[in-house]
Amino acid sequence: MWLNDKHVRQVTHGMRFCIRETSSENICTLRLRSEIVQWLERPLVSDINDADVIIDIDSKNSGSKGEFTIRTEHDRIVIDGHDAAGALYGFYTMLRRLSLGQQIAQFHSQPKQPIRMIDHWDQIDGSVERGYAGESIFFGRLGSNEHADIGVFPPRDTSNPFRGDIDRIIQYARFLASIGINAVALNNVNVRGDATRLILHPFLDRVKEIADIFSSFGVSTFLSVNYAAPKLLGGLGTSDPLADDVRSWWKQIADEVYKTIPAFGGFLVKADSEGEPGPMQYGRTHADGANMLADAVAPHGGTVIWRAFVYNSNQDWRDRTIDRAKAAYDNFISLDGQFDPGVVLQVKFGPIDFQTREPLTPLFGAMKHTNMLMEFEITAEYLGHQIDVNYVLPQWLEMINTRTDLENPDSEVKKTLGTNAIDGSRVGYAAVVNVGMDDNWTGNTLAQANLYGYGRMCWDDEVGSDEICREWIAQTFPELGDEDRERVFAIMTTSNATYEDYTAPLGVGFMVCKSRGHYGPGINDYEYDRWGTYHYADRNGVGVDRTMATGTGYVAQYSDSVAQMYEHLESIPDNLLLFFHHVPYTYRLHDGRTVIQHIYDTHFDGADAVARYIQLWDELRGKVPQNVFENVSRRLRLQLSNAIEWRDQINTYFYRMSGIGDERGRTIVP
Ligand code: GCV
Repeated sequence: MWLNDKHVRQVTHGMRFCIRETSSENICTLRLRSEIVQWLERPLVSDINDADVIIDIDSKNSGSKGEFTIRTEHDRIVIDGHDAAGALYGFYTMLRRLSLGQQIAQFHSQPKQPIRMIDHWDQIDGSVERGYAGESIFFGRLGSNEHADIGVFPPRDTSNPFRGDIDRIIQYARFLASIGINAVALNNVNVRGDATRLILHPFLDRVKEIADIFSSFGVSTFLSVNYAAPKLLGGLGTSDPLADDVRSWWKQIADEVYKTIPAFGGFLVKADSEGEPGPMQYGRTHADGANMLADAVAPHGGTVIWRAFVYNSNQDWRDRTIDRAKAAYDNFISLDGQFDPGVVLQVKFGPIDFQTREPLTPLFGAMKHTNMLMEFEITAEYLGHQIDVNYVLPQWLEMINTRTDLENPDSEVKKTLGTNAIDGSRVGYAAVVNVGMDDNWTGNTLAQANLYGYGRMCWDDEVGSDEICREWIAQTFPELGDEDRERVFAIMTTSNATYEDYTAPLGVGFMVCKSRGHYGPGINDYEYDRWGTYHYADRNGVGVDRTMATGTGYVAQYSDSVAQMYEHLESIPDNLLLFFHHVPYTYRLHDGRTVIQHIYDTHFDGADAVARYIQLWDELRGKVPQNVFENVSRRLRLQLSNAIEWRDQINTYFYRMSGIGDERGRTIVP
């Protein structure tokens, strides 16, 4: 990925390092030493006068965890870490700057968010829910990916589901630390079968091996747990969070987990969601459920991350007042102020489910006394399965920079996470990751940039998506000249808008193919079904009326200024029009085009853009490694057929519905 071994060794060639510690050695400083000696293959010297790079590790009381300063002093680089993790971050930042040819003058850096988390949806049979890059890096048998392409796997050993590929985990932890990630959840939030046993020995001992590696890179490990574990594992008759035996069962579990892994982060929970068990089955609230677990981990300083992805997945579509978008707010707003300081509510950025275009979930800004994490999906479930190029940073940055009150510049989510928390050290971002056992980690090489960018955004929310993209390209393709880097840049920085163009028009969303796991068009696959995600297209118009005046009333969940903007056709941004309003096909957007013409134009434009990407990438033949060239080239060709399929299906569907032809006379029905 971006830490190209050969390149980082080249840029540090001839350098000697010296580590000065004022506090006692810990697992991170040991790691730093081995990173220098074993990974970079550079010597460590004891006399600072012999060193080109001096790393000071000085545990300070003031300042934030992980912060560091880099400066030059008499031709030497000095990295001053606030703590051992800060020294590590400073070290990787120095490598980045050297790789990018950037100057190392005086440079101070501190993370913008305290929790910068990665969630894995890895399952202990080695599969990854919504994974598009091969099997899990944690679970499954070592070497079992060898024949994955032809679907042949050796039999699994269910008594030991761990892959045990320690080298790969070390490499992965290095990637995470290099972008400032400090927390990781190892297993899927849908915790089923043997996965429920990860909190028990002997699986826990193997979790410890992984957690120790992550700890040495400054990353704490979390496990997803099944809320019904007291019944499933403990033989209790209930999992009611207020029952004494349930409470003491979880306490014992937490004690043993922390005895085994003292640096353990805590538990991640999906409860009462999409069929998973939870406290509501016992007539208890989410706060009752989360606080009980927080109580269990509190003596150890642990954290409980509780997901807000709770909605009725058995909706009666005939009832037009039910609106899935309203669910998170409806389920959680009354619990504001009731969660313990050790609980963090993890809320998806949009109210539906990681769609190409969604507004911000209204809980952000509305919860005033709750620790929150904003959740993203790096894995491209709805965004092209890492076949289609989709550099998604523009969307994420837009989300964290969204004002929850238009009149208040301090109401951007990246700020309100901290100001609305009851424990400011327990807020930040979490994202479902896109890696697997594929040689290039992410299926499509270009999809690596989303993991890289996510970490960069967590650390520094002032860096723009273009700058992040340039950084990633320069580190990943050091062999390319400026003109060729611009070609990659041109593809990537337009790819998110291109994907939106040929898929979801004007915020409508979810017209995805159910049988292909949300890849490709399925215009009516979720229409009038139990999942509650509709576009309501008919011969007169399209879109979901979520207004207060005539619709589901979802708009009322926002602050007044935002609600007014979304309520009225004059002020609604075009790209969210159909998320909030049902309009005729002849309705004119702010740019003067009709809705139907916008649909035709963007779908032709989107497919044309992908055809241009192929030409741009073809220019790189022989300039990037052959396997990388082939990897992207093959996927771009698949993307083109996908884009054409989307274009033709969407255009045909809306042509038939509306009966209105394309002003420009292009062929709609192929
Ligand atoms: C892990 C969506 C995905 C599911 C996922 C769920 C969630 O519904 O399709 O795969 O389950 O979100 O976030 O819990």
